[in-house]
Amino acid sequence: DFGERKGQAERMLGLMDVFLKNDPISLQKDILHHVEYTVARSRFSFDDFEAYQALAHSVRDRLIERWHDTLIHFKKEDPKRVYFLSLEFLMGRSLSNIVINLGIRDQFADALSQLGFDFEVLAEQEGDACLGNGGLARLSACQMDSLATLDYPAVGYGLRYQYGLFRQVIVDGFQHEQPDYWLNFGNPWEIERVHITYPVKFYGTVTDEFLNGEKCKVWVPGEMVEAVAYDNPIPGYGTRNTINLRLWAAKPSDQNDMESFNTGDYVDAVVNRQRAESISSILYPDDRSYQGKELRLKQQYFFVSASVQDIFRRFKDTHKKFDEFPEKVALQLNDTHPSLAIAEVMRVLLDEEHLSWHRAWDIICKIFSFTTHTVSPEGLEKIPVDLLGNLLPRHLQIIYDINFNFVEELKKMIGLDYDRLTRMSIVEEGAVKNIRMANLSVICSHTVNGVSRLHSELLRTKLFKDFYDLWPHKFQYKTNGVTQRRWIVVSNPSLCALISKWLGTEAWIRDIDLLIGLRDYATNAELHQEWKMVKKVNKIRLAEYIEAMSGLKVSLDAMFDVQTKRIHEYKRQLLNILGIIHRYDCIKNMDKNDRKKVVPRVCIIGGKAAPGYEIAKKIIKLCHVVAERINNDKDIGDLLKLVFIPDYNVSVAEMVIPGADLSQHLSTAGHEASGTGSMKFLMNGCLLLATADGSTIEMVEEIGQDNMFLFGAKAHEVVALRKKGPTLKVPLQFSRVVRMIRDGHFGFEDYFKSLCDKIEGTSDYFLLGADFMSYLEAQAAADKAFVDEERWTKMSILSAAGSGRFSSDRTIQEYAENTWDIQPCRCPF
Ligand code: CRA
Repeated sequence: DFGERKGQAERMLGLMDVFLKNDPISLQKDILHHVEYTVARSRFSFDDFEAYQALAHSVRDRLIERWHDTLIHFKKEDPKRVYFLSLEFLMGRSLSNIVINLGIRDQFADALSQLGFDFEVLAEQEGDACLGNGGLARLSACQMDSLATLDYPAVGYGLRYQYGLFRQVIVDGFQHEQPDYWLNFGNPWEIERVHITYPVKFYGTVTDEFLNGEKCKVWVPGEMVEAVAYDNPIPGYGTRNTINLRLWAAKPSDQNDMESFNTGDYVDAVVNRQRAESISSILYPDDRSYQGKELRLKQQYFFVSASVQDIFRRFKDTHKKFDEFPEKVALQLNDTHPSLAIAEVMRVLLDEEHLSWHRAWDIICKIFSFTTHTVSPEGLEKIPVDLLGNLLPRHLQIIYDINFNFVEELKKMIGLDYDRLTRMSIVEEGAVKNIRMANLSVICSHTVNGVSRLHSELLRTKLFKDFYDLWPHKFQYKTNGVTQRRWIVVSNPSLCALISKWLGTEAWIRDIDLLIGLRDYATNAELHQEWKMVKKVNKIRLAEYIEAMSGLKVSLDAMFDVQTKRIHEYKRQLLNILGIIHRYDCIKNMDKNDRKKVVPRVCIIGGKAAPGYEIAKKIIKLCHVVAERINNDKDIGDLLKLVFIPDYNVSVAEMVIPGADLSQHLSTAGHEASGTGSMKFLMNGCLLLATADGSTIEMVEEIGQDNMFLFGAKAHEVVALRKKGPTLKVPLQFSRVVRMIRDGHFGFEDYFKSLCDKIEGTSDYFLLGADFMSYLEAQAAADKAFVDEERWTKMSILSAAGSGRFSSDRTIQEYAENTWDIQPCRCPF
């Protein structure tokens, strides 16, 4: 009886505060309440971690209010939603980000100080949520922040891994991996939804059956697990909108246990069913290759199947006709990892909703969009047909049918060009038959996005040329971006205050284009003073961290020169190290007078190597032995220091980036699809030393060539340089530093032999030798600029001022308008 329920609802409302209050006394009461009743400690005795927990729960309460309002508002308005499917989200810490977006940071800081606690100290108690590898995963996190801030009706879907990305520990200069069992200390930011669960099926067989006189396929699965939803509210900034990131965890299913439990093997049966949890237990630690692994495929399907069921449930709550589906649903594939969603939606429409192939296919073609993040053909995912057919027999059939129809159509369009047909087919023939997930994604999506202009160009002319020739209209690009909320407001509060002061407004936090206003003051002496002060504060913070971590004292007058990112041959950390050895060698051979002219440097390198990536691990070891030599050389002193920062992750980045004077982005041109670290450095007024690759090309356009140190071969020159092979001349300086490693100048010469072999002669695939001279010149130019303080500061201001284009707000707006066709849906305050 609605009348009765309405009466009750009203009574309940009267019992609750409609909105929690944010005055200092209410906040203190709330925190203490959570100390006593949530954390279950006495309010007379609790430590920093317990205070953090209580604080987090008080923040969470306020977050949930807005999240509920937003969900109700979306339900009422029923707008077209975008569903962002990604196997990785690298959220890092949440507390500071959330209170800043909710606009209640200062109130909480005040309340805490009255309780005798420091907000910053408590914020450091939080561990990082590392549910991703690198760029792609942090990009997803930044994009969620922008989706919420710009009021878009979006839902993120992913996996709730129990083990995040491994922790990197360094033992004797070698990388060791330790498991990151991150949920050990609880996670206040998630809401477990015990009633939002879906069965996910695997294995089994497909049979033909008749339903109402029509032949249809019935999949009889062999295994079933349960997907449980964990919701992570993501608040926007300057809006009430708070969207949902729904992560799935695998649990044993209750549905098919009856039989095994009757056999009498009770304990074995329980242990066996518990194995279901392993599906969501671990994040694969390689950002490129996990091909042919059944568990990985299970993860992909598990999260896709649960998400698709959730999306259908939501749609069917308010709609009857599937023809309306494309008006309400946009599905975004973050790389090919979730591309099984295509076959899954097709399967549901055909086998469960009983639509005709024609109608189902029509829907598919209108709802999917695909973004690829790779440049190399080897980076494209393939799934062995045997593996897929065994795990998901019905999906394999559907993919075959999609491919059959596609190839038939293709023949009509291009004739019997067998080479081209073979290249474009979803099925790769060969010793091992594979499904090409990228081809599936391109064929079934209405839009294919690259992540920078150069990347898109490479997609159109190389990777997906055949498809581009066929469907040029499908190909777009959205240059990546990062959120200024996390990468300036949270991580660099002094710079944030300075920018707001000079622009006379905080509006740039939502409207990044305003940053350009800083250009007007690029030569203002007063701003220069304040700008340098901010950099100094951040350098002190970083120097203290370095000392605490390694015992090394570094000079604040030195240039802090940083390269932090995953370790990869193409990212050329090795080029950086060779440059450092060269610098060391030069200083050693200088007389006293020349030494006075040397610009002191603190070189900082950080990043994880995939556990199975031998060469990358050798690069880490090389960095350590070189550091050992240089840092202990009394003759060198403060002129040069080299530091490896272990376990680089989001919260370490938040501290390192603001403290950098110079940052290096050295990928061989044509290999970095976009790069997003560079954007964070740029926003923080850090100068870039970079190749013309990925998004740096667009940065040059924004801030001008004079404000950056560019070097190296351009993407179009790389192929020709490689062809030169043995005739390619490398500078003497290059051969000399490689020889120093080979001759055991830093020890471990046998261990480093294979590393040296990889960069000399014809095997120098990433062109370290070819780019070396140009690299040294760019480094010299950076030194020269650094001693001219006024020039350097101006360049730094112009870098930040010109970084607006690289906000994820711009990226998301472009996606919304040109790819997803969705409108903002703003929750009233
Ligand atoms: N490793 C690219 O290599 C790009 C990010 C985000 C990457 C980067 O150049 O900035 O994606 N690719 O678009 C990737 O993960 C699976 O491919 C990356 O992070």
